[in-house]
Amino acid sequence: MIVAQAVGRALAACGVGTAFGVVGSGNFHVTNALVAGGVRFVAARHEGGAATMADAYARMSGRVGVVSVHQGPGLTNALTGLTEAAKSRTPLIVLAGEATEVRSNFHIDQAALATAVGAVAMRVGSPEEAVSRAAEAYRVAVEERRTVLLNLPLDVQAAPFEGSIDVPTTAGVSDALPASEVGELARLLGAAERPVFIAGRGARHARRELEELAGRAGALLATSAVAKGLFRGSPWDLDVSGGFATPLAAELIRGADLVVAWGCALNMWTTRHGTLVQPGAKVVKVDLDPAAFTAHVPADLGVAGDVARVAEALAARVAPRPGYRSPEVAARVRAEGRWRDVPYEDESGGGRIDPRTLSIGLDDLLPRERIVAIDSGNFMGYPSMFVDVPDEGGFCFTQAFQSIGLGLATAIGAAIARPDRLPVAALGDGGALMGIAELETVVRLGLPMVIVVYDDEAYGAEVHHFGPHGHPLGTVTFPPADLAAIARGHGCAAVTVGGPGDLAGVAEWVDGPRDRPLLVHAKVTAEHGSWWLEEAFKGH
Ligand SMILES: Cc1ncc(C[n+]2csc(CCOP(=O)(O)OP(=O)(O)O)c2C)c(N)n1
Ligand SMILES: [Mg+2]
Repeated sequence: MIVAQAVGRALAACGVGTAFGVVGSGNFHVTNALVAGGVRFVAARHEGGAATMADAYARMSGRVGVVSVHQGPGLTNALTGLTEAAKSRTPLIVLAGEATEVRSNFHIDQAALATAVGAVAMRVGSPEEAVSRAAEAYRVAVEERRTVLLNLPLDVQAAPFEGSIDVPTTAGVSDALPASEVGELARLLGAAERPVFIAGRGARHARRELEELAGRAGALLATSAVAKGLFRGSPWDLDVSGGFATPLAAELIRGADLVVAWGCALNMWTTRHGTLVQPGAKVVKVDLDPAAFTAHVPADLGVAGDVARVAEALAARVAPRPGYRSPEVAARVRAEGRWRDVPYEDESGGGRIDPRTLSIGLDDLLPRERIVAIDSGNFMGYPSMFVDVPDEGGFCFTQAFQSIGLGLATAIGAAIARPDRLPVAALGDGGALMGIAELETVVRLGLPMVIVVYDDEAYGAEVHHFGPHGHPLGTVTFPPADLAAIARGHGCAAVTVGGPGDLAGVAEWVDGPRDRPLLVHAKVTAEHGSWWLEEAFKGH
């Protein structure tokens, strides 16, 4: 066995389930060793796609994501996806060949690149370190929720490995909870008239505990965008807080006298630049990372710990009270709780469909057991707001770096994590064409995916940002592209939607046999920008 094989075998033994990548000479042996160790390998067509697939897979499966790349350009191609993963604290391991000889064409300072984008850099520096470094990379990814680059120098990879593949089992973290802060939060919950819980990424595993506690405290339930769906089915679910919030959710969150953020930093997106939190409201944050307490909307009280454990400890200490849960609020949530309940004027016409009408139509047509992935752009609120998801495992939002072009790969990683659900990729025309390299991957893997392109023939976000000020828009507008033909060329089924009547083509595909992915090329109306985008521009 050589060192490259030992590293692959060790990671397989640690518990890696699926790896993604683009294989070149520098990661050939390590990747094959993963496969020999029982790991599924998914070949992407671009390392950017591979990184985002692994990120989305990790988010939706709860397991570590692994990306395998060639030295040099393999890693630089992956960087945007890795940055997104690092910013999102996704447990991810990047296996990269490394050309340490400075005159090599492939040589770059890979460790510096990784640290520049917020990842942790490690290296297998000698054959003796092969297993221990692999196990350490796994541990840091899981326990510290980091994106870890494991550099594999070519000469070390090729050296013989004499040791055994014994990986240490990682012990769970079980620190004590901070008693006085937990007591103070119990007191605040016992006194609040209108408490609201906002759950974020760090709470996605804690629905049961949070619902139990919220029931006792009389709290309404909301999430940040990345945790969308967490409380689906609860009569007290306000859905997403922030730019995507319904008018009712925004009103009720603004009315809170206590906001408890669970694994959620309360950033400008979740709070509409802080305006959803009333000046008099008390703010509490429960988070594994105390750095979150002072970030964005600062907390009056910070409780360091795992969300589920803190919520569980509190449930025993809070006496049941009605809080915010009145019959009036229940009735309003029932009647106005979803975006599709909010009246609007359908602007479809002239061969184009209103993106709201399109999204509602898809919501009606697509099976409920779905997993929705969203790219970035002006369009992104429409699928986020009008297409419902069954739970927090039904929504994958890789937008911490605000890159366009990650949506399709996100949907692929999510689809692999949840083969029981219909994967839905919602993309703008710009993001779709940027990430199009992975369309072949969707077809090759036989994923029964629905890819919806909200096509306004423009970088709509820029059009609506600069157009109103009279700037020239030639750099951000494009002639029509026949995306349906491109999709058919890859082996997808495709329908072009220029009005509500064309959704019949989607219904036909849904009826079966769904043996090919479907691309819905929706020519959307684009007279004005989305209002959440106007909100977002304040942050630029
Ligand atoms: C990688 C990257 N390049 C550029 C941008 C700037 N940008 C933000 S939104 C956007 C337009 C996206 O166009 P499209 O996917 O068609 O969505 P639309 O805004 O038209 O709905 C651009 C270029 C970005 N966020 N990420
Ligand atoms: Mg566009």
